[in-house]
Amino acid sequence: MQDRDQILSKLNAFEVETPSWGYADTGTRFGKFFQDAAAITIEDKLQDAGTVHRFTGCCPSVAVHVLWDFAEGTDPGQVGKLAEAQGVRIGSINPNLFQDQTYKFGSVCSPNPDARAAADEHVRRCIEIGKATGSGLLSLWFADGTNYPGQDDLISRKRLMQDALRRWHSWMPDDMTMLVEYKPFEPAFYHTDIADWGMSYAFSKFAGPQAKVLVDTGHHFQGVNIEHIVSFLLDEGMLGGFHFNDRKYADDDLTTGSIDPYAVFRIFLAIRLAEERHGLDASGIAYMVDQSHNLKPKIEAMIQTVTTAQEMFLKAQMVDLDGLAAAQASMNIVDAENYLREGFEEDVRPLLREWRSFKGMAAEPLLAFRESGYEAKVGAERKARRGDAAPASSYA
Ligand code: PSV
Ligand code: MN
Repeated sequence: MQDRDQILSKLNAFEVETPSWGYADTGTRFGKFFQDAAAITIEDKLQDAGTVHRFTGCCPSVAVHVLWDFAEGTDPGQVGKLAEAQGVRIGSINPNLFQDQTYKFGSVCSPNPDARAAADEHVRRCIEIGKATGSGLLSLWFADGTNYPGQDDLISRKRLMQDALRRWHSWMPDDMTMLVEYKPFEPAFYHTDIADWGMSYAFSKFAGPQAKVLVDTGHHFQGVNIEHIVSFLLDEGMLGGFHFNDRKYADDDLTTGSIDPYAVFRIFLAIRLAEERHGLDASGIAYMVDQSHNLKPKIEAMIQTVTTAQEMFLKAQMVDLDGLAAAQASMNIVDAENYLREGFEEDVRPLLREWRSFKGMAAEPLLAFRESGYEAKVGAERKARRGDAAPASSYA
């Protein structure tokens, strides 16, 4: 068993990146319900992300979506400084290769050369933003796909994708990692050009050594064993990071662990087993949140998410790996499973509270955030700033 100090030092190193888009007004295609305190500008988003970090102590970086956060003419170095002033830094750079009209039939896989050229230009800019802000991550997700059988040629599209990723990889500085995300459907409903982890893996291998797979937990069909994918990718040295969220049906972007916390625990256990039992390197995994809180207050939802991630991470540390190995070796399935259950059922909240107090933070971040009055304060200020203007939204 690990001792307390070992566990606490792991907790010290456990960091979760929050997304700028999680602080802005979002909704579904049926409508949006606006919140006074929703962030309007990149400054607001960084301020909110800094607030989450201040109350949780484990969110020092912010993912940015270039189209939504870096209006043409924005000085990225300046944005980096704004982040710093809020006690955070710019994390993954997310190009937007799906919203512009030119991407109607896809971006890099589009039969339209103008769309492919636009994607190239945008990604070039994203890499420059990454360099200027000191971000080491270029995080790629494509809406590319088709809606009907016969709409386009699948092999031609595959080749366009692999060539683009290799080309972009060659533009990156040596200390930048390319994360390649997959998703089985939506917005494309017949085929998606990077539909699953196997395709992400093959494309990443082809692109170059700095490309790795990004696992968004909501991007799987029901029943897919995510911890198996995680274990497989770790053993291949190809797991780049996570987009955490939860779902009941599809890519619902619900709060991590709200539907199935045991699944989150199993992912963290898979990572621990890879490291401790197999000596694999998991130190470079980027833990990121990718959620849109349409109904919950955004900062509260983010604090809840991060706290849950920490709890599941700690529960995974509570599993007796020696006992588990012995049960597995003797093919005692009942005991083996119970080792997992015991870890999961351990109440890790007292340890987490202690860690927070030791770090000079309030023991209960959600409570402390509520008591701070932050939401009412920024809500009033942002409401006044908005005036009669339509609320800003990431998803236009
Ligand atoms: C797509 O569903 C996705 O998961 C990608 O990561 C995007 O960058 C993010 O959501 C925001 O649209
Ligand atoms: Mn995602």
